[in-house]
Amino acid sequence: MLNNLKPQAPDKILALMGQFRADPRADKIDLGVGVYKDATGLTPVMRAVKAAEKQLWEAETTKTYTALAGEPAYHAAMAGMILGAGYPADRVAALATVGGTGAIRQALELIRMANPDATIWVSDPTWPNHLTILAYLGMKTRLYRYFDADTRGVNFAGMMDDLKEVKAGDVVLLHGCCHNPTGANLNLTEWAAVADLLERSGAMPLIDLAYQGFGDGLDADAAGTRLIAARLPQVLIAASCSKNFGIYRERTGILLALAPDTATRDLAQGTMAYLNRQNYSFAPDHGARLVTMILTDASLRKEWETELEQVRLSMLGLREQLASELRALAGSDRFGFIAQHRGMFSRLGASPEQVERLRAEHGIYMVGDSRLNIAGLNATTVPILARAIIDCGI
Ligand code: PLP
Ligand code: TYF
Repeated sequence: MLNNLKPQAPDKILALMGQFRADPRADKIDLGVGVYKDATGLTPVMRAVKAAEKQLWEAETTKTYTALAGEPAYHAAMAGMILGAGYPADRVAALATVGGTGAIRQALELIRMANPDATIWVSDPTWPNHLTILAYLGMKTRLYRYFDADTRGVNFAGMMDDLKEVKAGDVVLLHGCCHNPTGANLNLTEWAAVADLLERSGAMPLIDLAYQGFGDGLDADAAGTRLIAARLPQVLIAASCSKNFGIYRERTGILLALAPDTATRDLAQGTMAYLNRQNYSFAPDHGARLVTMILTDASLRKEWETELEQVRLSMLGLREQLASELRALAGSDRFGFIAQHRGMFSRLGASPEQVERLRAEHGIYMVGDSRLNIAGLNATTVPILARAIIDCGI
C-alpha cells in the first residue's frame, strides 16, 4: 500500500527554513519564510494576545465543543474588521477555519460543489499553495498576468487583457492586499475596474486576505475587498489571523461568503458547516477566541491596533532605508519599487543564479524567485543586503 505512494515535491519556502538553520555562518540573514520578525529577529507574541490569554485562562470554565462553523461572536468580529461596521449581516455566511489556508481550501471545495466546471483564475505569480491546492482538488486553473518584470509594479493592462476571457461561473482569485510574492498591489481605481469586469462577466471573486494591517493600515488594506463586496452580489473572502495577530501556530482563519440574499446565505452557511464536518469537524478555537476578545474589548483592541501599527511602520521604515541605501549605491532610482511595495514581501527581479550567489557568498536567504521578507531585516542588516545586491549584479 504505502509503497505505491509517489514522492511529493517539498514546499520550497519551508525547505529554505531548514537550509537556513543548517547554515553555520553567524552573520547569515533569513529573508525567506513570511513570518514577521522584530529588530532582534524574534517573532513576538503580541501584547494584546498575551493579555487575552491571561484573561481567558482565568475565565474559561470549559473546553467542550463549540459550533461546527465556529462561534457567532468570532464571525461578527471578523466580518466587521474585514467588511467594516454596517456590513450586510443578513447576506454574510461565515466559517471558522484552520488558518487562512483552511479558508482557501474550504472556499475552493465550496466552489467545486457549486460548479465543478469553474475555472479558477490566479495571478502569475501567486502564493505557491494556491496552485498546489487547486491541482490537488483537480480544479481547472488559469493564470492571469500580474507582475511587470520591468517596473516591478502591476501589469494592469496585461491582467485586464487576460481576464477578458473569464466566463460566468468562473472564479477570480485576488490578493486583498500585500500581494505574495511580489509586494505589488492594485490601487482603488484598478480595483473598481476589476469590479466592472467581474460584474460584466458574471464571475465570482475569491479574495485571499492574509495581511490586513501590514500594508497601509487595517481599513486601507481592506478597501479593495470592501469595494468588491459593495459592488458584487457574491464574494468569497478567505482571511488569516496568522500575521496580523501573530498567532501563526494557533491556526486561525475565517471564510466569509457574501450571498445575494438571505436564503442563499443560509444555503451557503449550511454547506460551509458541512465542509468543516467532512474535513476536520470543529476548527481550532483558542486563536479564534483570543481574536474575538481582542476585537470586542476596547482596551485590548487599542493595544493590538497600536502594536500592529508599530509592526507595519517598522516594515515601511525598512523599505525606505533599503530603497535609499540602494539609490546611493546604484546611483539611480531603479530600486525605488521597494519603497512602493507593501506588506512583508518584495520581488527583487533577480535571476535564480543571483539569488544563489546571495546565499552562497553572502549568507543571505531569499526565495528562489527573488522574493525577500522585509521583516527579516533590521537597521544593521539593510546596508549589508544593499551592498550584496549590488555585488551580485542585481
Ligand atoms: N494566503 C497567503 C497569500 C499567505 O501568504 C498565507 C500565509 O501564510 C496564507 C494565505 C495563509 O496563512 P495561514 O494558513 O498560516 O493562516
Ligand atoms: O509565503 C510565506 O512565506 C508565508 C508562510 O506552505 C508560508 O505565507 C509559506 C509556505 C507554506 C505555509 C506558509
